[in-house]
Amino acid sequence: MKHRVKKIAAVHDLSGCGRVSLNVVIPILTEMGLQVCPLPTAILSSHTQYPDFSFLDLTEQMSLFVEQWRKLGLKFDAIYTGYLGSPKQAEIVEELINTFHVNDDQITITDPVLGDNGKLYKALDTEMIATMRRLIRKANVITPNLTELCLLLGIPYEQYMPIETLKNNLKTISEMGPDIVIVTSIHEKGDNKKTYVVAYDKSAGQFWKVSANYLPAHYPGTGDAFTSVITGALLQGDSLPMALDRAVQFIQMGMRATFGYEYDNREGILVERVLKTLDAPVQINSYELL
Ligand code: PXL
Repeated sequence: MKHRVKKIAAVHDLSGCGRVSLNVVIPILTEMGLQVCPLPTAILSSHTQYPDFSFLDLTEQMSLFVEQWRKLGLKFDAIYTGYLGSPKQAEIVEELINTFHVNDDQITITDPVLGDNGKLYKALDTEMIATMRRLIRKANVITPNLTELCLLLGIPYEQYMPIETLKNNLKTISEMGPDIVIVTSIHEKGDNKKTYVVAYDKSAGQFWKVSANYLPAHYPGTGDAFTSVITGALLQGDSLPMALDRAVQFIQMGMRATFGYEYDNREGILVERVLKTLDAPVQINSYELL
């Protein structure tokens, strides 16, 4: 049997300051024993939650990457997409998927990065919502946070979405294409000590829920770190609930490693302090069927 290293095409921006996008995607997937081939969407001086930043749009370069990769005959085990700098980039990503996602052993993971805490990110507009809506049709796995779920479905943001409503919304969005929908940043009314991730596996007809202790702090890039661990875990052969548990534990650990510092939260969680925990034997402790 031929042994080979699994390869991931990672379509994300590179932000010079703040642990978001490629700054967390590359170290996490590398630590998990996977090869990352970055397809940068934009280069920013920092992520967009800083008041001001430079922004180099790489839309034209992206098409050239796809063409050169095709000529090289590259084969990817996964295509993993995150922050896109312009709607045109989604078309190029579709081209990438059409060219390289050619069999059922491969997976496409789309993190529809659009916003957080009920708001659209500053550099994005409503055209981007429509773009992401189209892109998720091509994905096997999507990982919106609750804000992004509402934006994609075109429904008002509800901070405390009743569980039955949430389950219906997950089903509705899975009918648009993806086999697995994972929604992060869920809170239950009257319980400010916990935060949840809820996932729907369409073919199994199962809902999974994983809880974590809530810390009252916002760190940009946790969604990128979360989806990177999910991607790595699925490629390592973990079941969906195992992957969810690992990703939740990683973020929880990263936030706890950061929380005690006097620190500018905009720089994100101290990924470098907790990266090695990804090598440890998997400890499954909190997933449940809903
Ligand atoms: O983590 C999401 C993200 C990724 N990339 C850029 C961002 C953000 C969130 O603010 O601004 C450029």
